[in-house]
Amino acid sequence: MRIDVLTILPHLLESPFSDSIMKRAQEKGHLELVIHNIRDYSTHRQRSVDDYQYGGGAGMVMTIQPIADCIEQLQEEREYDEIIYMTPEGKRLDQGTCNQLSGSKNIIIICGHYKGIDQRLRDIYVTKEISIGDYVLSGGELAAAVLVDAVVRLIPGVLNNETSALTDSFQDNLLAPPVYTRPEDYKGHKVPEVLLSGNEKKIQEWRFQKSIENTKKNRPDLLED
Ligand code: 6GU
Repeated sequence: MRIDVLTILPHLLESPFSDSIMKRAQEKGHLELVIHNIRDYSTHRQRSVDDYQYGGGAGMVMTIQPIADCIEQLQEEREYDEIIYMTPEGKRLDQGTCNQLSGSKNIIIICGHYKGIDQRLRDIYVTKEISIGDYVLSGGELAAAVLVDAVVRLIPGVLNNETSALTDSFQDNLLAPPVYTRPEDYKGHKVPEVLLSGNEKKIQEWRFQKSIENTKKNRPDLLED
């Protein structure tokens, strides 16, 4: 998969993708990630990327020209499945959307700042608007990093058996069960007996029960449908 991210703060996106699974996904050729500095595309004499909003009001708006030129340049080279705009006004990200996006070939992600991008960019280019939750971040970069991480780990071949996505929380609309490792007894806090029993069927049943309990306690909304 190729992901092009458009941002005015490219360095904010460097470290989340230079370690661990995201790094390996790129080394193994599952992910080609290209970060574009929107400012580099500005034809303005001071390379500006924002302007005052029509109608008045506090806060700047990101202008059409640099973002549109960047998108059009990319579209000349390949076809994009989705052009995503990261915004708190978007549809809340969930595992289903991540699964769907993980099947894409090429996507563009636009990170907003200030009051956001000119509405006409949304009307003309954007195919999906995504939020990562009901709170406001200073910019779309951290949200884009969350989206890319959640999507890329689902690309077949990115995870190995040890990091398998199949037993993740949400993959079956349930939260994951608790996990334990050595020691068996930590200052009197013991690992549940069943996990030491070697009885695969009992262990599966226990894990399922714990998943339901965790979900009931923390996310009852997931059990509603
Ligand atoms: Cl995608 N952007 C910003 N700025 N804030 C957010 C968000 C996105 N998702 C939740 N809060």
